This record gives sequence, C-alpha cells and structure tokens, in this order.
Amino acid sequence: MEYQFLKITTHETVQTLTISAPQSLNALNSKILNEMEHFLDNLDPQVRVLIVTGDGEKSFVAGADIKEMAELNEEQGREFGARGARVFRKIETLSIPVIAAVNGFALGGGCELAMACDVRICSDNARFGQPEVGLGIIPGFSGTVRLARLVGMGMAKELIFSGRNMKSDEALRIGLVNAVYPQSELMERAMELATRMAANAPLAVRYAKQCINDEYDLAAAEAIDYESRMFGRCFATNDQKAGMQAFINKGKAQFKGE
Ligand code: CO8
Repeated sequence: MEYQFLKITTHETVQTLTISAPQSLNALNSKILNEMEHFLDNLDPQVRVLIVTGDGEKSFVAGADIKEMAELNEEQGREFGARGARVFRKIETLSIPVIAAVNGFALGGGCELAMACDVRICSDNARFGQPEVGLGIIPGFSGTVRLARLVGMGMAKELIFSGRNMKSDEALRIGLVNAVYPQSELMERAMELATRMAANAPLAVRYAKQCINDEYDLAAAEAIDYESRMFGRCFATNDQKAGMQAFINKGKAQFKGE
C-alpha cells in the first residue's frame, strides 16, 4: 500500500516510520491512524526494531487533529478515541521494540504516541504535554493510563490538569524520556540504540518485552512465575544455543530469531 502520510525507510533490520503531515505539524487525523494501523498489521517480519519519529525539525506529533475533532458528537468522539487507543496498543504490544525519537512537539496524542512506544529519546527542542483540558476534552489515546504509569500519579495529575507544556530537560528529570540529544544527533542516536537492540536474540528481546508489559498488571508472585515460564521458553530456541556457544567459544552469535 502507498501511504500518503507515512514515510518508511529501512536500514538493515531497523525500520523508521516517519509521520508526515507538515501542514498540521504531523497532527493525527483518521487517515493517518488508518495508515499506521495498516503499517503495523503488515510489518515486515525481518524488521527487528522500529523507530517512530515526525517529519521536519519542529514537531514529532502536535496531537490529534483538532480540526477533525471539532465537530464530533459523543459517539464519534468515542469512536475516534478508541481508534487511536487501538493503534497505540498495537505499538505497545508489537513483537519488537519501538523507539520514539521525539524531534519537537509531542503534545496530546503526540505525547500519547510517544508513551505507547517502549523507549523515548528526544531532541533538546522537544516539548511534551497533555493540553486536552484546555480544549474541553481529556487525553483520549490512553494518556491518563500511560502517563501515570510512567511518571507517577501526582506528576501525571499536575501535567494533565494544568495542560502545561514541558521542556526536554524536565521530561528527562521526571523519567518521561531516557535521553536528550541535540536535534542534529537525534536520529543517529536512535539508530545506534536500535542497532544495538537488533543485534540481540530477537525472541529473547520479544519475550522480555512481553514479560515487562504483561507482568505490570500481575501480583508479584504471579509475575515471578510468568517470568520463570518465559525464561524456560528461551531454552527451546536455537538462538539460546547459539548465544551461549558463542560465549564459550569467545565468538559472537549471529542470531536468526528461531
Ligand atoms: N490539530 C490540527 N492542526 C494543528 C494541530 C493539531 N493538533 N497542531 C497544529 N496544527 C496546525 C495549526 O492549526 C496550523 O495550521 P494553519 O497554518 O492552517 O493555521 C499549523 O499546524 C501550524 O501551527 P501553528 O501556526 O499553531 O504553529 P506554532 O509554532 O505557532 O505553534 C503549537 C505550535 C504550539 C504546537 C500549536 O500549533 C498548538 O498548540 N497546537 C495544538 C496542540 C494541541 O493542543 N494538541 C493536543 C490536541 S488534542 C489531542 O491530541 C487529544 C488526543 C486524544 C483524542 C481523543 C479523541 C476523542
């Protein structure tokens, strides 16, 4: 499928998805959400890490498209919110790591998109925030869920109730992003991190992601048991044999993801 709003580039086993709607600072409309869903549902199985970013140097994603949302009624609003939430959940549960390279404004749905990714890094000009209450709505693409989980309930409530924007240094301090880089270095640093992840055993990385995601909602005893079972599963893979043999032989394993 030819995408109107997505640019996709591939470097070895790392793919970069760039959201591109420059006239609205990459704001997410229904067409973009549909294209993202199609892309995620048809991800190339050779891809081991996905980087998500926004087109240009000003904005990652400046939110959901306010012009599209302005005339929605209750049912349409629920449907639009559910569509975004579904697409973002697909990112969160994708079988490979997803890195958000936040290159500017990540507001509203943009901040929510970044939070659905596994890891967030950003440029020094990035701005984060959930300004929805200033528009008469609440975060609707799972922001009330993920922001509180990422930065704690008190900070999430302050940010969501005030709707204030936050600079990259504060985002780093509260743990919303893992690292801040000069704008000119961001994509190179994202690729370095992705390449490092992509060199590891793909099934082990997948199981680790599944563990961290699924165990979050379990009681400790259940979570520990879940991890033990997933740990056991690793020993049914060829990559475990290859990885450990390579260590013993002082070599480097070429993982096949099987
Ligand atoms: N939606 C639609 N258009 C947008 C958006 C947006 N979110 N953000 C920017 N644009 C458009 C502007 O309207 C403008 O278009 P035009 O040239 O036609 O007037 C163009 O992008 C450039 O923007 P600005 O001129 O405003 O650029 P500035 O540099 O002056 O300001 C800002 C940049 C600060 C990012 C500013 O554009 C802004 O505040 N944007 C809106 C940010 C926002 O409030 N985002 C949250 C939206 S709500 C949301 O995301 C809810 C998610 C859950 C939805 C659940 C649905 C039920």
